[in-house]
Amino acid sequence: MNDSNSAALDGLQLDVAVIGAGVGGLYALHVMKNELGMKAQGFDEADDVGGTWYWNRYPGCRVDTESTVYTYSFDLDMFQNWNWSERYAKQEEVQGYLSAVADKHDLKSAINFGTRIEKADWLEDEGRWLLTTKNGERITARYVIESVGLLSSTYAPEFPDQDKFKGDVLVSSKWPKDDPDLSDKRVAVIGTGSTGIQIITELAGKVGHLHVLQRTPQWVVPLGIGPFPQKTRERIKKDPKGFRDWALDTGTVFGFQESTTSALEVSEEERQRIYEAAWQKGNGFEFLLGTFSDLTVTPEANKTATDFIKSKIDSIVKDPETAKKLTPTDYYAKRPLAADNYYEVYNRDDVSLHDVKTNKIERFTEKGLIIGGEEVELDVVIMATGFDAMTGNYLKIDTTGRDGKKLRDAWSDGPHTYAGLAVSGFPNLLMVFGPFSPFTSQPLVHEWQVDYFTDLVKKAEEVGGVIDVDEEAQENWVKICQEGMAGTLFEVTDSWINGANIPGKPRTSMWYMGGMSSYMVEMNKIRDEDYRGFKISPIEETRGSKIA
Ligand code: N01
Repeated sequence: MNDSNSAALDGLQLDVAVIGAGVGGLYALHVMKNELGMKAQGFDEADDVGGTWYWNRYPGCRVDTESTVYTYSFDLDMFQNWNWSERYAKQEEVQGYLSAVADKHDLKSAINFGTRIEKADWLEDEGRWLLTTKNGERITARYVIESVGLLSSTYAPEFPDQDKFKGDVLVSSKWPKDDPDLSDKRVAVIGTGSTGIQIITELAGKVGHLHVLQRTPQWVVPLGIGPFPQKTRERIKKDPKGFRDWALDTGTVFGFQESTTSALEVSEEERQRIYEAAWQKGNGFEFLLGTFSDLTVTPEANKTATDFIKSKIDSIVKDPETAKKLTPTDYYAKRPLAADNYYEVYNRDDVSLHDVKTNKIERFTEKGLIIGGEEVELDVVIMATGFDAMTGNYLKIDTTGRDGKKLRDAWSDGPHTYAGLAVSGFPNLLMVFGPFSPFTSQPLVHEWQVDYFTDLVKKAEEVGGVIDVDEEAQENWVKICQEGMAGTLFEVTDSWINGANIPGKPRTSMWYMGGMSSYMVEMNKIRDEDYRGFKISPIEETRGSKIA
């Protein structure tokens, strides 16, 4: 179904509406439609499946965590036989994979593409949600599943006089489908996060001149791009469930086992050997979490890693002033970055590094940008400035729950959820990887969470009831998460992980930091205690409080 069916959309009555056709949304739709046999329909603003992989098609875009775990496991045949070509799949390969899954399980026919849900109102008397699209169509659904993306709400600040610029401003996460030809162009990239460094390493040497506009340098290690590892392929083929269960049982589900050794308990020689081996192998998460256990919690341990990376920067970057500009002064405790030959880029004559913290981006002109009082002439400016992570897309939907409670008010001091799955006062609204989910890789965890709340939905269906969350249980969960974050270096290092990247956003913990294995243990305990903290009550009992 697509937007041309919009007439049929108005007045549609569903069992389940799934918002978002990315990794989590597709799986949720599959389960609700194909396994539970419910009348389920997906909605996505894009005109195809993919979620973040639909929108992020910028040059160099690929997963920077292993393709081995960037996959579903529910379709064991596909899990065993999908031949990822590379260790880190490119955007088009991930998009192709998601499209193939959707085709095989007949999901596309049940998705309204080009359809943005703007409003969600809980109708207490009817025990269902009223959804309103951007075009004003009204749909009702007994359950709403939001799989709206952790990193999907684009943050692209406007600079003064941007409209005067005669060149093009391109936003990485809204990249044009007709990939623009940038060869011979003078290109500026604003932002040096995961996105920026992928664009920079891809474009260096392929454009006329590349200007990197760096506000805060970041610690970057090699990614280790290469073919999909044959050994892992064989392991998955032989025992797909065993591989999936092993991956889920690690702390962060990135396809490697986290280290349990402190960086401070080994000799200097051993430490250097471990760091060097990790550098040669590549992978940001593995460097941060697979080398030693305490880099993200102990400043002294963290310094051993940053000293190592600094020595690499100094040995790779020929100009000492440039090397200095590229060296961070904060902890190695953001979402770790990895790209091959990143620092090497700055030895090129056709790449210029601008420190825009010292020399600010002042404004656009017709011909380019004024940076630190000087005009830099440009044809294209690429904004790789990140996302309003975790909460951004949930809050874009004007959501009103019980007693007229708005989600944006309930989250005015930061998000509140129970286990990343549901919010007190917003019945039958289920989230895939909502705030306070475990700090992990996503696809396998999405599946796990969807399976978990599917059991809740089945239970609610049995009693003809609605699912809500006990507020005290929710606040306990939030407290556990806040305590887990406290004392980590993630908490004190500015990044999207704690909301610090968005001006005015409450800076707060938004993660369960105990790892996936503990999360599963805790969630299974909750289930075994009759879904402690979730409230499933028959609709008649819940009536009485109406929307104002
Ligand atoms: O965003 P970011 P991202 N003037 O927030 C700069 C996932 N991801 O899109 O550090 C100048 O990390 C900002 O500077 P500063 C992944 O989880 C995954 O790169 O705030 N600069 C920073 O350099 C990742 O962590 C993949 O000082 C400005 C950059 O923009 C997450 O998405 C690929 C600025 C933003 O970095 C986010 O990464 C890509 C301004 N006004 C992303 N405002 C894959 O797995 C912001 N910046 C493939």
